[in-house]
Amino acid sequence: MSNEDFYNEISMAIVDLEEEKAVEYAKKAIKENMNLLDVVEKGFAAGIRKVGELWEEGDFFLPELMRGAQIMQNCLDLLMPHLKSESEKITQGIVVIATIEGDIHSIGKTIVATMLRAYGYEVYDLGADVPAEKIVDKAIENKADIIGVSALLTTTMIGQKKIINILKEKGLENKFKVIFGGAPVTNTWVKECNADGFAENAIDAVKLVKSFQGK
Ligand code: B12
Repeated sequence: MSNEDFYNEISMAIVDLEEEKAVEYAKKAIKENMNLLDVVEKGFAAGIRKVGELWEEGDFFLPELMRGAQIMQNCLDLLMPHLKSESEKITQGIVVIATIEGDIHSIGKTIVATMLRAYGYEVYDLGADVPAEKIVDKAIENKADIIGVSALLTTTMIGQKKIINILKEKGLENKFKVIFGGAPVTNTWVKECNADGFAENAIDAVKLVKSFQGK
């Protein structure tokens, strides 16, 4: 089976809500030393996004969306420690990351946090549904270089802007690089907020964070 076929099989297992199969594929990917980030992005993430589309089209109901997310999370729990073990030893920088208040979507943010760790960053993952004030406080407390904020709902994106506003109020706008992520985030939004960038996936998130080095 080609890698592409394997990613398709994974994606279908998520869409069909077949947990046993999905877990089996995750274990196979680990055992066969596959590129786990590709497995996550092209297999599991593709599957859960398809589940989201089916839900939006009315073919799936909320319990099915939640079941799909749960299966995805269980597989990520298996895969993530293996991504982490590839970590470089030297700290490249400090990142505080969270999903903004009112938003419980955590899967993408967790993948980004894990990838950054795998590339040698010290990452404080504050979880989901985190108030903007707390994110800023934790960034100050941990002497972060970068603040990463995820928002998956159009209604919670405004919380990303709040981070920038709080930093301005505190005179700290030049102290951190602030980056955004999440499906509804666009370049226009990043510019409007005066943030430092955004990334559409975990690989681009690492590239973006690396691009700040020495700046
Ligand atoms: C899984 C899921 C859920 C799960 C979340 C489980 C969890 N623990 O995360 C559950 C079932 C709980 C859920 C709930 C809801 N959901 Co939901 N959900 C999704 C779904 C299908 C997939 C999200 C996901 O995990 N994608 C896979 C990951 C890997 O991708 P990602 O999140 O985009 O992350 C990548 C990038 O965006 C980027 N990135 C992400 N964060 C960051 C951060 C930084 C700093 C950087 C640089 C990059 C970055 O890198 C990541 C890795 O590649 C999306 C559909 C979609 N297409 O996004 C809907 C979706 C986001 N949900 C939606 C909705 C409406 C809801 C609910 C309101 C439903 C309801 N009626 O209750 C609730 C929200 C409750 C709340 N207050 O938050 C809508 C949002 C619509 C909108 N425009 O606002 C969507 C778009 C579905 C749809 N098509 O309508 N959801």
